[in-house]
Amino acid sequence: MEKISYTKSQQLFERAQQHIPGGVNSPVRAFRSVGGSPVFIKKAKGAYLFDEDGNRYIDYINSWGPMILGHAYQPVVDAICAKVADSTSFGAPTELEIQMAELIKSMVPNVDLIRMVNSGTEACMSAVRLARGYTGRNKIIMFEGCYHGHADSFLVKAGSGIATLGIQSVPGVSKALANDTLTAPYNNLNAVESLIAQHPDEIAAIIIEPVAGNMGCIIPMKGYLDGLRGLCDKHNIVLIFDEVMTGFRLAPGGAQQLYNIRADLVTYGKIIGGGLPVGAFAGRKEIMQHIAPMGSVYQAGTLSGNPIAMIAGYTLLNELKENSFHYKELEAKTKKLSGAIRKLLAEKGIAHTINQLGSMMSVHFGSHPVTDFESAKACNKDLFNKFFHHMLNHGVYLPPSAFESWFISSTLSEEDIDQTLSALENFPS
Ligand code: HOZ
Repeated sequence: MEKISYTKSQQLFERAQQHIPGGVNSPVRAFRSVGGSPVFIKKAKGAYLFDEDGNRYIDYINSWGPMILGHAYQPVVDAICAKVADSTSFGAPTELEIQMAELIKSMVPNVDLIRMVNSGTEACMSAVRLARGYTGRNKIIMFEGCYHGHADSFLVKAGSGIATLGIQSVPGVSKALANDTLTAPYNNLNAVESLIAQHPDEIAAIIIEPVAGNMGCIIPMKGYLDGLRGLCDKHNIVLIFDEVMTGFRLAPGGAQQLYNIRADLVTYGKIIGGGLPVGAFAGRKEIMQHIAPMGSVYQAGTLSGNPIAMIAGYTLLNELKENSFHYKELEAKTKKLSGAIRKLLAEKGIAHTINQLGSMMSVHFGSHPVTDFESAKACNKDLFNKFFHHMLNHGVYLPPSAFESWFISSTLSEEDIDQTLSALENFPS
């Protein structure tokens, strides 16, 4: 196949680098680890991205999760257009915010109160502050390779862009704050137990992606999340599920519903905004009532509960709530795709491990099980980079990093899956 042309994208990248750090507004987009220059997107519809050179790609990122029903999902587009004429922000309460809270509470277990924010980062940062304020303790435990946004407390052994760029420690994060973040390997309960034993009555919260999506897709082992719940109960630690990726994606009630485990606090982002910048944190009243103005743990935002973001998220969540068949279909498609890729790579004799749960999956080039950050890092990155560019050049847009999950949308068709597989057939063994 002829190499497709990226001329316009390359020109735009040159221009972008003169004005924007690294030419991008979020590091993973820069293609630094896979090499080459990023594709500039002009528009998207359904399962497809269209770049500035007129190339079409089957999209396996879907804006890193929000586009679960595909790009430019018509009911969301219509709802935004209808709402926008009434102004884009008030900085004052609206009925729509109540409707949004009511809808989320009807979908998600164990939530009495919910506060809307503007991103997943804000949600996780605020949840940790709340846990600290509620318990009067400072330390938190997070897991190597997880990513909870770019707030200072979370940039210790984190996944996503930190892992992609191989950043060991982040300048600008004070030692004092970094010392309050303890890390344990994912899927290792003993490591968490020993951290708790080393820091008795010091740990405010354990924050975890219940299914990790920032070191590829990593699935919790049987009993692991239950074990964390038990430890938190025993030691009065606030258990925070970061469901920015998994919320409304793995089930209407997210991983809490899927694994039947109740976290004390839960954070959301991505799907909750239908593609607009939204996040949220939520939990039982006993804890949430400490947030201002009910309590004195301060948190605020001029654009929080923004009407355009609310109507986009409300419309998407409502569809997911009313039509739970979406989840079955998404899972079936993702299983089919991952199973077929597994078969093809095996036929080619390429060592690989594919993790898949619901509509999240990732391809790792290594024959060992990928269950944590170490095993994810031990995979063949050079081969992933070749795979990424091969697929891109055949019209398939994958995450430009081995440390990210794929997100499947309901608009992905059988033909799209077939096209993806034929692209892979040409991948040299
Ligand atoms: N860190 C995001 C994925 N885990 C990437 C966000 C972006 O670059 O848009």
